[in-house]
Amino acid sequence: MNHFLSTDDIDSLPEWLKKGAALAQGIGTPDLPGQGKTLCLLFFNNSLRTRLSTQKAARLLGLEVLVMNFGSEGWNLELEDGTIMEAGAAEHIAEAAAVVGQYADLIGVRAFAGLSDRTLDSAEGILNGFVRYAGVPILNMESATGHPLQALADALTIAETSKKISPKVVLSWAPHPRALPQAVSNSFLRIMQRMPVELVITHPPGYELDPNLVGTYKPVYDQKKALAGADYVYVKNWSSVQEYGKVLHRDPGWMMNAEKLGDAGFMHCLPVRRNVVVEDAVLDGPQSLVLKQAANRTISAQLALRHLLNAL
Ligand code: SN0
Repeated sequence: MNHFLSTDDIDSLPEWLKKGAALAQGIGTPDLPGQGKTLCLLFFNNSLRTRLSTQKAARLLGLEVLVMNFGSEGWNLELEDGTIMEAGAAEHIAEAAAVVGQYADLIGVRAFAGLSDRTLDSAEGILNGFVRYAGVPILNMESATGHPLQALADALTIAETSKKISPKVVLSWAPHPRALPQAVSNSFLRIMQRMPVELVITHPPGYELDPNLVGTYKPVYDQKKALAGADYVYVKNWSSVQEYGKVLHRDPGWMMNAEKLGDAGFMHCLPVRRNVVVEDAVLDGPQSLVLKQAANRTISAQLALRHLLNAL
């Protein structure tokens, strides 16, 4: 059974990018591999792009879509085996996932990191619970550790716009008033390591990402140095991994602005805090790629759903 849990479920990235470009241009015979099938999208957290682009993609493939805000409208789920369920949770994920699997042929799950317990987040209890108990293919719509649909849209955006064979891509940390997950940055790093790009990571000390995902890349702590000659600058806040989930500081000097961006394309997954993460002039300027990234979410969702339907 095919799942789409991380970018590792993309067997050949060049192939997927080629198919994505064809989908974006409307090339190929339209088919409806989802006809007669149902996709159920379960949101344990807020969403705009993921929710709408995945529904749009599903409909383009002929799927029926059910959507539920599980986080606010579902029962609290127990994730541990063997618990005496006398406390908060009304339902075990074993039943919940198996039940949804009766109603849907495919299930999408969004369940962010709680950011208080690293081991718990790494275990991906909700996403893996659905994989274990639902009995149908599962689509990761941002989990505790990854956001592969976003990363695939980001890769599509770079492949579509790059004038160079090997562009320089910089992942640059930005300040933020809240503690945010590392999921987007994790998946971006993971997929960029499979692209023909020169990848540079810059953040203040203390914001080192998971070494298993960073690989051999050494962070450049001097943001200006890291940005020199960049073709793409991907700006994102994440909370500390070492001091798990903590905001260590919010130095406004790390905000992206037009001067630092130079001639590079500006990328961000959205939603973005204006004039905290990036100044207005960049978002409103011609170098911003954020809308193209968002448009490519419909393409990445179609690719992932086709993969689940064995129709890629
Ligand atoms: C999420 C994140 O993982 O960073 C979703 C990104 C696609 N972002 C937020 O939760 C932003 C919330 C805020 O208050 O700005």
